Amino acid sequence: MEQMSSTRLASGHEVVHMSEEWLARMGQDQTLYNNGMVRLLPDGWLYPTLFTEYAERIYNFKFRSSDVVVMTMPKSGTTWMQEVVWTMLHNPDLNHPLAGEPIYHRSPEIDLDMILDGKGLEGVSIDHFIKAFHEVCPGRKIEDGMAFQMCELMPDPRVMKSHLPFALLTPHILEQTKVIYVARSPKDVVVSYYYFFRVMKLFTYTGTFESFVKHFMNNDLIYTPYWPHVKQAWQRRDHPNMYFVFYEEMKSDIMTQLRRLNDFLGLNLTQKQLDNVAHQSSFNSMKERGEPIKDMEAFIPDKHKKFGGYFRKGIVGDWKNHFTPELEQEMNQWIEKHASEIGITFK
Ligand code: PPS
Repeated sequence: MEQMSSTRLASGHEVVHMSEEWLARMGQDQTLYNNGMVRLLPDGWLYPTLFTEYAERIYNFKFRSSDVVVMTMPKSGTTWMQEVVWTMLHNPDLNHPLAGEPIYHRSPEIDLDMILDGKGLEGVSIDHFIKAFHEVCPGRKIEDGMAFQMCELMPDPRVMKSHLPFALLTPHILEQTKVIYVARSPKDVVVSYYYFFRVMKLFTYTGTFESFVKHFMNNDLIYTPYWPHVKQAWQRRDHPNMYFVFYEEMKSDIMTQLRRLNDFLGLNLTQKQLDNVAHQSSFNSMKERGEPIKDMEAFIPDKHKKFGGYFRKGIVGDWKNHFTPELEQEMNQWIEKHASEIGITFK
C-alpha cells in the first residue's frame, strides 16, 4: 500500500510516499534513494522524495524569452538535442572554448538535484560536477541545489534540460520561453533505459529485461509514467513556442530538422554552420568526445565497457533484438491503447 501524506505541491499535485513494501520489492533488483520515493497524484510521476524539496522552486522558475528548454522522457534523445541546440546557439563555427566541457556544464538539468540522494551514488566522486557548479555559480552553496542554481545563473542564451513534464513546470512556460520536446518510440526507450539502469551505479539494475519492461509499463521506474509526459507535450505541439520532434525523424533526416530548428530559434545560421552542427552532434562525433558526464565513477566499469553509456547504439529499432514475441505483444497492446487515446503515431 502507498501511504497518503497531506503535502500538496505548488503544481497542485498530491505527494504520496511509496510504502516500505513497495520500496523493499523494487529494491530487490535496483538501488533506490536514501529518503525513499514519492508518487505525485493525479498524474502518478515517480521521483526520489528529495524532489519535493525543489518542487516549488522549479515550479516558480522564471524562464526568459532567450531560453531553450529541451524536455524529454529519459532516453529519448535528450543529450543529442542538447548538443544540437547548444552548438547552434553557442558554437556554430566550432570555436567555443567550452565545447569540450560535459553537457551538465553547458546545459544544466533543472531536476537533476533530486537524484543526488541515490544510495548508488554513495562514495562516487562528483568532483567535476561540483567544480562546474562553482565556476557557474561562484559564492553559491551546494546544499541549495547545484543543478538548479546552474540553471539560474547560466549565461544567456540558456539551454536547459528537463525530464519533468509540463505539469510540474510553470503553466506559463510557453508564454515565457521556447520548449523543444523529443519523443521516442517507447520500445526503444525501454531498451535504452534498461541498459542505462544496468550500467549506472545510481541504479545498479540486476533484474531481467522482461521485469524491467513490466516496471516501465506499471509506471514503477523513476520519471514514469511515459504516456502523460508525451501527451502533455503532444497537446501543445502547435504552440508557436513549441517544437515537437520524434527521435526517429532526427535519425532519418537531421538536416531537415536543423533547418526547421534554425527557423524556430530565429538564428539564420548558414548551410556551412548547419553542417558544423550536424557534424558536432553526430553519434560518432559525440561518442568520440566522450561521456557527457565527466564523473566516470558513476558507471559500473565492466558493464560500461560491455554495453556503453550515454552513447550506446543510437539506432532506431534495437528493441527487435530484445523482445520475446509474448512481451512484444503485451507492449504493443499497451502502446496501441495509450497512443490511440492520445492520437499520436510513432514514426
Ligand atoms: S538521458 O540519460 O535521458 O539524458 O538519455 P538521452 O540522451 O535522452 O538518450 C540516450 C539515447 O540517445 C542516443 N544518442 C544518440 N542517438 C543518435 N545520435 C546521437 N548523436 C545520439 N546521442 C545519444 C543514445 O545512444 C541512447 O540511445 P540507445 O538506444 O541506448 O543507444
